[in-house]
Amino acid sequence: MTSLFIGGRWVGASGGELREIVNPYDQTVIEKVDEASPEDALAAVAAARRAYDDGEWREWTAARRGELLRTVADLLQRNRDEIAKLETLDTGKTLVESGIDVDDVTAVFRYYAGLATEDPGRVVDAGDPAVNSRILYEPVGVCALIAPWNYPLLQASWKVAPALAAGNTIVLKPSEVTPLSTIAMIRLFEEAGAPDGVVNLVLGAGAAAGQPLVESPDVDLVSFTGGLDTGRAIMRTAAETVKKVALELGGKNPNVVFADAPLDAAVDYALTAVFLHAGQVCSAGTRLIVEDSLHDEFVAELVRRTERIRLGSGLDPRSQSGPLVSAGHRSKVEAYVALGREEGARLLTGGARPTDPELQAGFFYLPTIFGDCDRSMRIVREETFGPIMTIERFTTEAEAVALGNDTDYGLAGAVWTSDRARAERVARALRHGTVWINDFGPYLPQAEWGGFKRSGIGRELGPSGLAEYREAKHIYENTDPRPQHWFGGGSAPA
Ligand code: TXE
Repeated sequence: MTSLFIGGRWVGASGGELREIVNPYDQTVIEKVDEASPEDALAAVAAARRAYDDGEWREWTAARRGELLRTVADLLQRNRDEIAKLETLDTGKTLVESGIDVDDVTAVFRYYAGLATEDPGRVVDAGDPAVNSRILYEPVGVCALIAPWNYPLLQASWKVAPALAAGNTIVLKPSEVTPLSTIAMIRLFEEAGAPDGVVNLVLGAGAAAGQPLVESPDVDLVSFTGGLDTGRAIMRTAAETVKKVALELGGKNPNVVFADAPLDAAVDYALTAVFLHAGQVCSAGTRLIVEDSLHDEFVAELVRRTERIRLGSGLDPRSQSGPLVSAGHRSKVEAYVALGREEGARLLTGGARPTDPELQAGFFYLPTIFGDCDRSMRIVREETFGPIMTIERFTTEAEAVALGNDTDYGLAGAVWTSDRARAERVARALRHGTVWINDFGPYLPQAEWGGFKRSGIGRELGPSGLAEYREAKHIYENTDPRPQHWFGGGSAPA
């Protein structure tokens, strides 16, 4: 099966290289896919450029682009079970989560299908009856969309849907670790009748398949979701050609619990906040910040419930959480746990691989909680991206806010309290792109998602998620041109 999609055709890698895609549950090889070279990546850019500059796509109305997205949404639902299974095999997450992901992706496509035709521009009053001034929204051009492995299809959809709704052409590069659901989605674009070259897919490592997209002068915009270091490198490279850059770079997200919080729900959500998908979530609530007077009771209950979390195959309906995505990523998580111990945090549970014989072939790691943490510790400051919760305490509201804001990141956070005025005060004071009150985790296609500070640049979802992919053009028409005589004086020669 050839797996690069360039200019409307499925092609193999020009160098003939293949990559094995491994199931993190048992290390079996699920599939071999083509590994693009820099030349393949540039061929995809050239196809996208041609389709943007000369193809029929430019003639498509916004309504027709919306129809394309709607058709893909319908096809995603038709293939829901198959795509969800691929996502589970590839990432290790449970089938229930993968199914929710496909539903969320569908909703994002439908949302941008609708938004495509809204807000077509505006008339500006220039204050001069001879002037027609108006703003048109045009596509940016060729967009490189680089996605991560934790939510492969979901993160891709947050880029693909608005980019196409706005009329761009795209080169999509999923993570080399988890390309399978993305390949399936691209097949649906083919089936739905996307014109050749509008949607292109390259697979492979960041350096060979991603970097050329960022360097190419033919790419107008890069949208990237991934790690902070890669994001920095992409921004630096993009500066050479002054591309537009949108970055989502993860977070270190505080979950602030006051003593008057609804206890049962707060404990429950604190667990899902950090242990869902083994903590491999950019908005994971890894920093529990709990009021001193509630601390002991809350933590005891957390530990009790954490020890009952059932790890297993994502395909087994009894499993509540799967493995980490790769051996390399588990090593990173293990290194953070070792660091936490060195830094003096108190290990309350976990801190090891599970001993269950059934789990030995997978990249499993026990849900882990560290108590007695403080913000000087690297496990409190850095994104561990694993099933690691750190616990800090506070006594005053001001202290809770200060702790919640004492991070280089600013993606998401939560406040738990039954005092609504306080909830509102704290939600406004937290410098994070999303703040949940008495909840943790939900997002809506209609609501902006993105980070303050080093969590990134720009917003996905909502109207701003579409605006990222549009240029505003001002057209100024003088309906009654007369000489200004600024230079030269006099009237034009007869
Ligand atoms: O991500 P990378 P990695 C965080 C998390 C994780 C860390 C590293 O903390 O432990 O990042 O993960 C492509 N030019 N997040 O190394 O490298 C790469 O091929 C162009 C947070 O797996 O950022 C992949 O498609 N592209 C996060 C994508 O970038 C390049 C989700 C992301 O990979 C490239 C994932 C280059 N030079 C990890 N180098 C979130 N924000 O949710 C790599 N890539």
